[in-house]
Amino acid sequence: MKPEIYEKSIDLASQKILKKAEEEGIETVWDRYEKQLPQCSFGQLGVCCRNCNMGPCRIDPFGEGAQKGICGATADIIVARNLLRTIAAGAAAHSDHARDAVLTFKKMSEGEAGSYRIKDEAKLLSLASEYGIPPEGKSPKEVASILADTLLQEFGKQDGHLLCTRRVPESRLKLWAELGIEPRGIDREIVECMHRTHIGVDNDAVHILLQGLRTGLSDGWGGSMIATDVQDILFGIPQPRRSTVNLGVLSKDKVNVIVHGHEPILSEMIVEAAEDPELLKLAEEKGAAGINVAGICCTGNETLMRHGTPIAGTFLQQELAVITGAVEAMVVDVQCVMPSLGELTGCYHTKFISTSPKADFPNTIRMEFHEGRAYETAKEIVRIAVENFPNRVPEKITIPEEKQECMVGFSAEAILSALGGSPDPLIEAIKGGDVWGIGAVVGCNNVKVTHNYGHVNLVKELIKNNVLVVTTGCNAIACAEAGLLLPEASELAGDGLKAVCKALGIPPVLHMGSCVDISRILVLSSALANYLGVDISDLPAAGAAPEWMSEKAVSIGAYVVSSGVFTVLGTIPAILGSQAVTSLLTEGLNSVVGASFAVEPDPLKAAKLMLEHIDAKRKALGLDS
Ligand code: XCC
Repeated sequence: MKPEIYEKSIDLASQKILKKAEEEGIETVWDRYEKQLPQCSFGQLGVCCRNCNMGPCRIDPFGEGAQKGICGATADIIVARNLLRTIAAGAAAHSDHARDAVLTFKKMSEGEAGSYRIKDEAKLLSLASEYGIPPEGKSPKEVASILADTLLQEFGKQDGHLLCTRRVPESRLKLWAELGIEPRGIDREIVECMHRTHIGVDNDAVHILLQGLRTGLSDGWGGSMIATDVQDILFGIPQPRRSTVNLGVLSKDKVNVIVHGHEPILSEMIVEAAEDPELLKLAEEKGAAGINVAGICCTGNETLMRHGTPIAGTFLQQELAVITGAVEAMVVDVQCVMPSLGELTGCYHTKFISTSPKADFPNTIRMEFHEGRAYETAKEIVRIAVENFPNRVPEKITIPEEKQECMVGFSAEAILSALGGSPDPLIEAIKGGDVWGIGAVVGCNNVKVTHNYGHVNLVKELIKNNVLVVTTGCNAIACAEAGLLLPEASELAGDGLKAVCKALGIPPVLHMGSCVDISRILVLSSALANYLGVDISDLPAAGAAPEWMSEKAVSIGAYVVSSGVFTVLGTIPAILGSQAVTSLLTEGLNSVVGASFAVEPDPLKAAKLMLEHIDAKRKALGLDS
């Protein structure tokens, strides 16, 4: 039976546009999902192997048919290998994003990327000192150049370990070393995953999964962390600011330009170009009241955090934004961009512009973005959008009125400064029980579950129980849409958390950025653990990804758990075909890295698991009041 619209999304704006799509006969991700049903159960269980051309092979989960692939691989081996390849893909996506950020940084330092500059010199110098680069006698650009070279070496490093891992508490670093999972070169870990999963290489599930943890760590404490750091130097450390979210941020009378994907390298320039007097004049000539840039997914989170640029929606709202009929240009870079946008934009006046040399899509205008002429390209893109404004078809436009205010920009540095410069007030609030614990809730939307239902209900339940929530990615956008990123949302929190939020003037849910910015959560956790003189796994903290879907989320899960944080997944990973892999990830890892995964689709039950975990950690720390 066809699901009702309210079963597709809890968000009113999305429901309105889904109705419009139905009326106009427009296909969305929800329709394509239905056409896939029932989904292949071998795939769902992770027991299908296509790693060589003797296959594909599949294992009969009922034990009646084949129990081994042609080469002899069992379900345990196949599931573990598939999971390792998923982690490798996720780590590659985050880390290749980081590489591009560092290459831009390097070009900037050599004067070959004129549109970029050092926005945060203090962060440059502090990173330089962390990497052992003395700044004396050097200009900021010279320091930047040496730092860029040092960071680039982290990708191809053949000896030693990743330098960012030195931020982790010593006990954790020691544990990683003992387990042999201290990450080495970022690219090396990813390549090794591909090697190990080639036919006839690594065929022990535990051995394969340990490489998965190491690769995840090379993302969290490598690629993602480098991306965050370099982007902060180039574009500034996010600071608290207000903005608005949801489809209602699209403007009735301004040119709407959507920036979608993950890399701020492009969107920073688009935001700037949208304020260019020449383009504003052109917009006026075309009958528009201005130029409105709005984000989707993590490109949106990056510009939101640094400029307060509004966000039009989460991953599952990218098509809905186009269906409003009010988007002049959908400008995309990499990751989480649906190829369906090509056909969809053809049904409206929207120009679909792809900008990354790595990512092409059907029916796009290709406008490759290169640092040497970044601002010029951004201007050309915005010009195309402005010139498209008169092509709007008024009867096809529906902009929902739903738009929600939010407070964002809580980098680790901003949180520290909100606390008055020291983690002390937060630690005291945790010790005293006003803040019962910390919940890190992140990750995507997934069409298999009702849009935003898991995100919003899990987070509400946590804050009700005095758990301070830190968030990134699409969870952050979902929370913003539900009004949870406002200081006023502390009314929904338990009395202790409410009092803390009121005293500090902060929301009970702190937006820490894009998905690569989960590295900020790692840094914050390390700082709190170091301050308390414990390991991260001892903290009264837990993580969750209620609606995850991307391979990046699997890599994130691997590094978060390896860092010592118990994590609840809301959608089921493709591992259930192997009892060995499932029990290792959900139980066995506890005795290895002091944390494990749980799978719980019901957000209230997921919150309960997190709360029980936090209770146990408080008790172990002697904080049982
Ligand atoms: Fe997932 Fe990372 Fe993509 Fe949103 S944007 S769908 S990866 S939460 Ni980062």
